[in-house]
Amino acid sequence: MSDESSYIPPKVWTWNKDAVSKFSNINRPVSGPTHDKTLPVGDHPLQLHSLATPNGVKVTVMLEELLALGKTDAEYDAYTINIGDGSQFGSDFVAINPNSKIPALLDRSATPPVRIFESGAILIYLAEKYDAFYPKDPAQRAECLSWLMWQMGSAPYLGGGFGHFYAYAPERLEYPIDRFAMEVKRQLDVLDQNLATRQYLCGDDYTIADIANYAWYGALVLHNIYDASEFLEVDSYKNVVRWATEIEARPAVQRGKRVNRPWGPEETRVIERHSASDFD
Ligand SMILES: N[C@@H](CCC(=O)N[C@@H](CS)C(=O)NCC(=O)O)C(=O)O
Repeated sequence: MSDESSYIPPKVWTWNKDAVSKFSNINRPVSGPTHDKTLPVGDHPLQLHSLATPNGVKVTVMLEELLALGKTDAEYDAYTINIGDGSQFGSDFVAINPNSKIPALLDRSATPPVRIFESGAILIYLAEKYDAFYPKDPAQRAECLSWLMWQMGSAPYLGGGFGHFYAYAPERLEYPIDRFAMEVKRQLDVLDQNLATRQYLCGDDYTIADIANYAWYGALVLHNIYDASEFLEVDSYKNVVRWATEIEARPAVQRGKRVNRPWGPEETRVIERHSASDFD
């Protein structure tokens, strides 16, 4: 760090509004709304405002799984929030999620309506409300929550750490790429060792822990996110690949991945979802 060319932080950090990066137009050092924006409201009690990134996909997969299980009152309206144009800073959205990130859910079946933000909290809320994909036995539930929280704590190193410095930063720097590649490979090994003796993360049953982890680590091992499959040798995590492939084959997962996705082949996009017929 003594290299004279390296960055020397000033005494007090200041916001360089002209800094150019892939996300410079959406990042700010303050929170709160930037503009007034009324969100649309559909007919169903559950109103989801999201985007088909891994964090968003967790919730749409869960809702489609609940519907596939016959929980007809889990019908939902899903609206796309375009985080590239700053829609997460609209006033109505910020009222649901003060952290201005997708996914955000409003349950209007309660009075007053219940707002839920953070994808892990949304999964637990839905699992409890519909009594599904969540073990009843306390020891099994503890295992499920452990793997769910593991995902919530680990994926920022994958996305915000590795993905950012490998795929999005204006310059490829060895230090952060090396640090986060090591961490992501360690995480893949944690999953791989656990899945060596179990069909699903917590044992024999598919739970919200699988849904959450599949959205990130399934995408990493099956879909070459950040164009890093070869670099990270993802195929060597055989148990993770087996588990992710199995989950991905579920029809509800296939549907959930299409909701709020304004990219990919036109005929597969379901930018707004209001009923099962939107997938036709
Ligand atoms: N811990 C949050 C993370 C949510 C998150 O980072 N969402 C991203 C998209 S994957 C987002 O909305 N980014 C917009 C922004 O940072 O302004 C969760 O799991 O819900």
